[in-house]
Amino acid sequence: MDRAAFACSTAFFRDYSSASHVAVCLPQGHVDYIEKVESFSYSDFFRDYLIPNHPCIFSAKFTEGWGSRRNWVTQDGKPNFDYLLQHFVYISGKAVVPVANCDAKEYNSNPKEQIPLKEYISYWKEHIKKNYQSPRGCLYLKDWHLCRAFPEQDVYTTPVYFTSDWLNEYWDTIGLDDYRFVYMGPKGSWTPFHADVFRSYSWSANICGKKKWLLFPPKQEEYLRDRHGHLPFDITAPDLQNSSIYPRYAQSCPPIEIIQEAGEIIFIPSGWHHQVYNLEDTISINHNWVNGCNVAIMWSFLQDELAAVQREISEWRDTMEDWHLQCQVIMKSCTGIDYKEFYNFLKVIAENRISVLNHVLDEEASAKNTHRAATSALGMLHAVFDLKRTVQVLTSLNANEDFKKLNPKSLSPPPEALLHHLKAAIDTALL
Ligand SMILES: O=C(O)CCC(=O)C(=O)O
Ligand SMILES: [Fe+2]
Repeated sequence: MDRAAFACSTAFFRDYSSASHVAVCLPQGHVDYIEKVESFSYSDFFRDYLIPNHPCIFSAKFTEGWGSRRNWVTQDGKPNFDYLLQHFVYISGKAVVPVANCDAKEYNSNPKEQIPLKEYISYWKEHIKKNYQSPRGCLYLKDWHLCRAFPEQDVYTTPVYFTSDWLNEYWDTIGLDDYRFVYMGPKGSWTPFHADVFRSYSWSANICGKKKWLLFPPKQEEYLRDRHGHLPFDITAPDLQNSSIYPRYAQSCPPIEIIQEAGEIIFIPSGWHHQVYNLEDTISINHNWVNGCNVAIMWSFLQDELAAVQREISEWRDTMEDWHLQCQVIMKSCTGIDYKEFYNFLKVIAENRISVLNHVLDEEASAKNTHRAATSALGMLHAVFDLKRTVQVLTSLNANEDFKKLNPKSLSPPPEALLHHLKAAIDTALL
C-alpha cells in the first residue's frame, strides 16, 4: 500500500460512522473494466473499489497462467471432464461434492446434497446430451472447498488485490473452515438472490463459460421486500410486479447487469445483493473475504443478526436466566459466528499485524506463514491500517451493551488490555 492510499484510508475512516455507511452512486449503473495488469496497482484497487465499495471487472489477462485455465478447459472453451475425472476422481482420491438443485426451492435457497464428483460429472455429460433437460433437473455443484481438499493441485493464485483477507486468515489459523470455493454447473444453473456471508466481499473468476450477474447496491433490497419483510428468492419472478405482495417494488432501481466472460474476474462489494446465472457450461472459483475496509460492515451486520435473534425469542427474556447467552448460541448456529468469536477474530488479525510490524518475519517464517508473508508484501502501512481498523471496531464492540453482558473481562486478554496493547503498537509504528 502506498502513502497516498494510506492517507485516503485515514480520511475515509476518520469518522467511524462513515465506515459502515455505504453510499453508492454509479453513473448509470456503469461498472469499470480493468484491462491491463501492469498499470493497475494494489493501491489503485484499494482506493477506487475496496474503500468506496464499488464493483469492477478484471480482464482475462489477470487469470492468464492459472493451472485451472490451462488444464480444466478444452480447446473449444468447454469444461474438460476427462481432466477433472483424472485428477479429482482417479488419481487424488474420490471427491464428494455439494450439489444444489436449481429447480427446487427450500426456504429461500435450493436444496443441497453431497454426491461423488464422478456421479456429478456423469450427470452433467448426460444433461448436455439431453439438450439440458434431464429428469434430475438442473444440478449445480457449488461451495466446493476444492483447494482445501486438494492442496497439491496447481489451480490458481489469489490475485494481489484480494490478499488482505482476514476471513481466510482467521479460519486458516484456527484450522476449521475456509471461504474459498469452486462452482461448476451447466448452462441454465443459477444462484438465487442473496448477499454474501457476513456481508463479505466476493471475487469470482470464470475458468470457462459465461455468467450474468444482477447486482443491487446496498439498501436497494429494502424495496424488494414482500409485505412480511421477506426478500425474494428470484428477483425476476412475476410476483414482484404485484404491489399487494411487494408494495415497494415499483420504487426500486433496476439491477446493474453484468456479463462476465471466460477468464474474467468480478469483484462484488460488501452487502450488495445479487442473483447469478450460468449462460453456458461454467466453472468458477470464488473467495469471500473481509478486511479493514469492510470489517465495520460485517460488525454492523452481526449487530442486526443478534437483534433479529433477540426479537425472535423476546418472550423468554424475563424468565430465562441465561437469555443473552442463548441468543449468542442461536446467533452462532444461524450466522456462523457469535460476539466472542468475532472478538477472537479481531484479536488474531491484530496480533498477526503486530508480528509483521515487529519484523519477526524472517525468510523461514514467511515461507511457513503465507498470510503473514502476504501482509508483509502489502507493506508496513497496510499493517498499520489493519491495526487501526481493528482498534476502531474493537472499541465499538467493547462499548456494546450485548457484548458487556457476556463477561468480556474473562476473555484472554480482556478487551481493555488488548486495545491498550494495539494502540501502543500503532503509536510506535507511526513514530
Ligand atoms: O456464481 C454463482 O452462481 C454465485 C456466486 C456468488 O454468489 C458470489 O460469488 O458471491
Ligand atoms: Fe454471492
